[in-house]
Amino acid sequence: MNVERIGKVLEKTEADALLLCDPSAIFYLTGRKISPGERFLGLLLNKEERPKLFLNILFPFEPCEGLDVIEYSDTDDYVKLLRPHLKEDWVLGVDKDLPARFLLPILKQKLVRDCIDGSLPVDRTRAIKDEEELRKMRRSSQINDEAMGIFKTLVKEGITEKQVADQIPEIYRSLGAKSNSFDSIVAFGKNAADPHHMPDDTVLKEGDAVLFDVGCIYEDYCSDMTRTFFYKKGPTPEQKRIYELVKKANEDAEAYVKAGVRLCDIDSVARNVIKEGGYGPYFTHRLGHFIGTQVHEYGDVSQSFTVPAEAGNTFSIEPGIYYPEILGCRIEDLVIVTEDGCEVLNHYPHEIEIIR
Ligand SMILES: [Mn+2]
Repeated sequence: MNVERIGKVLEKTEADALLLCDPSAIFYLTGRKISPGERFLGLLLNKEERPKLFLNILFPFEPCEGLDVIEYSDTDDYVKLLRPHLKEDWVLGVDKDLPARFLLPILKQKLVRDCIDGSLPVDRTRAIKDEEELRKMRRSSQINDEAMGIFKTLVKEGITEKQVADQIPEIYRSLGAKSNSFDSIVAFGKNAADPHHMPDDTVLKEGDAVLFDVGCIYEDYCSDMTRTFFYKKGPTPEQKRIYELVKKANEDAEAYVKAGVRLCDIDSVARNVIKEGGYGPYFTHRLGHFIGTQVHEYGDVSQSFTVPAEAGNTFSIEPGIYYPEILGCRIEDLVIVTEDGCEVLNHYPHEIEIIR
């Protein structure tokens, strides 16, 4: 149980109580990992009483000091169990991921007066990493840098994307990580122009771009990095222009990041570089996403997040240009926001690199 984190979360809410169910939020607050499948799982927090965890007896649970566990079985009614811990005139902060099948009976049986978003206070607390979390984030990205140096050596005449991608988890494990943080993207040639391409039987050929978007998990914390290489032949003049624009977009955005600047403005810095270079319509996604124990956590570096970056925020900076038939290119690093700038967690070079 992390009493300090729970305190910070409760400070941020106007609700009388919070009902959380996202296993990653529960892990963040209690240190316990539970995968409840389709069963109800709820962590009930309020300022007056001890935290309560509603847990199906199917799931083993190591006792946690300061946390009351309310066990139930498949034949119990969770609404009945919840009722004595809620009040009819309360506003309940509900997890954004609470399935509607669990929320609807709570509303129908009027357990509380109203429901609001209960995830936001947790998400906002999680978005600011503490020193211990930052240490793990750094190490996770260090392993990812090292791994990228190995991944590029897998790229050989006649190999397929899938054959390369299949070797990635084992390489992460050999470097001390716990496998991938998401399904690796390995894209050859024109497949690189599809931002979420999934490795298939495409065979590598001379002159192809080779895009790796990869990450691992180290002590529960995720890394995420993208590099785009060229195989055997250097880029054509147009490919070079595209690559250099993406590189500049990445580096200008990273140079702009510091506590107090708005997330949307960081996005604009990168987007303007690409727009002014003439490829605006081909940068089709947000500049970045927050990251931690999940690869995508609450918070985007995009036009829709107008809040300022705060010290301890960790997110990706990943501009890309996806210009069909010519080149798909993305350069992605993770950064930690500091008071006067940012710490870039990835050190694998940005320069054009030809794999021979
Ligand atoms: Mn990413």
